[in-house]
Amino acid sequence: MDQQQPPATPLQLHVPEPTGRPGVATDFSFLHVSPAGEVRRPPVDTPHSETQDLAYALIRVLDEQGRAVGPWVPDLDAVQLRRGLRAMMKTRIFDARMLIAQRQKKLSFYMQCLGEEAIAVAHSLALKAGDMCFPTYRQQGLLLARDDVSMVEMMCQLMSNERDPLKGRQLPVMYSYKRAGFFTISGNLATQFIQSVGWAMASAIKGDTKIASGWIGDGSTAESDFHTALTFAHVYRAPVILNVVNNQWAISTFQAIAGGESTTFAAKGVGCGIASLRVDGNDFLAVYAASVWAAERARRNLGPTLIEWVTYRAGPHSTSDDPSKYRPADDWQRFPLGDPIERLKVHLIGLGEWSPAQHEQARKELEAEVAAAQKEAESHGSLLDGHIPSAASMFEDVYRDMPWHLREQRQQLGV
Ligand SMILES: Cc1ncc(C[n+]2csc(CCOP(=O)(O)OP(=O)(O)O)c2C)c(N)n1
Repeated sequence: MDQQQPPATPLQLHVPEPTGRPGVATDFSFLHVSPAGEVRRPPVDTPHSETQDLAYALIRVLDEQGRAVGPWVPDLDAVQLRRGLRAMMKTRIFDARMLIAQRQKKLSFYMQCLGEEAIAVAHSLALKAGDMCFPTYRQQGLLLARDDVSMVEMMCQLMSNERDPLKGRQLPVMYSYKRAGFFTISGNLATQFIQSVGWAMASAIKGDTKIASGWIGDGSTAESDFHTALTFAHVYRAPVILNVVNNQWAISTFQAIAGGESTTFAAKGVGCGIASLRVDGNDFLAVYAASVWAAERARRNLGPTLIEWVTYRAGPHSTSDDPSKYRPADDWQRFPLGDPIERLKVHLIGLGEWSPAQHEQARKELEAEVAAAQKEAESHGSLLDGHIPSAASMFEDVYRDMPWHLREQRQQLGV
């Protein structure tokens, strides 16, 4: 040892902390919000290495006045925009009612997507029949934006009743709609992300034209499956859109502790050789435009795209969570990207294609539609009245054919 060396500085472990806590306002300057219209839109065949700046910027279309500006303004007419607004409103109303139903013990558990409605709803418009989404539990908007998935059936799943298409085997919100391109949700975080890449690879192997869309939350990007998915997507140039929904929180942990401090989740895509965008997830127009860009890349065999959707989890993580214990109560009101429904509403009103009265009318209609669906779903039973799928069906579908030992167990149960 060199006696002349100064004494070593004690090392310090860095543990990221959110700036805001209950009673202390969040400093949102870490978000680096680009002004609307400022970020360039490269051609879809741009090499992944040339998307580096887009992984650190924030693609936005709607400005503070609700006007659509810049190179990412998408080709959407007023009819499509109104349909999108309605689908977002429907999703929010559905969530609000199911939250109450959970409090009334009609269902055991629920997860809202409050504040994140634009992402799933606008993204779904960029997909085609036959494409397959691999969602998390917070993309109910993908289903509620469609006309061909019955709200009643979704509610029956939530209530685990006699009409539950999953026969009471799954926790509420873990929907499965193969025919609607909505892959069976699993409780194990991040597993669907690699599965989406594998599905996309299969589509390419078969010479098909369908693409996959994989979903993950900011917290779950810390799972190894996230990194495996990126490697496989890059290596095999899989036709997949890799969606990272950065809603700032993973239950009570802030996105910085999942690896978002001083960098972005989009930047992780660039590092893996994947074209990457960071997008305002509360801007319906930006979500649609970026989704179309990524979908076209995938369809033209130009490879995967990673999109980080910057948003805010406005509600509790689930009905089992109380966010007032770990974050400021007014955080969503102060979040710089606002409320996606309000922003699209202001845009449509600015175009002369919507009005506060029409908005109120639509809200009333949707409230009635959701309430009627709930009434019908409850007619097939809820957790309160014991109208649940038969215990015998518990042994089915474990394997394609029921093996002897399951048959024996079923007989032991006397069903
Ligand atoms: C493998 C695994 N680990 C932990 C959990 C428990 N868990 C459920 S949701 C969640 C937080 C996920 O946060 P994020 O990925 O940011 O998604 P968000 O809930 O914010 O939409 C955790 C830790 C789990 N379901 N699976």
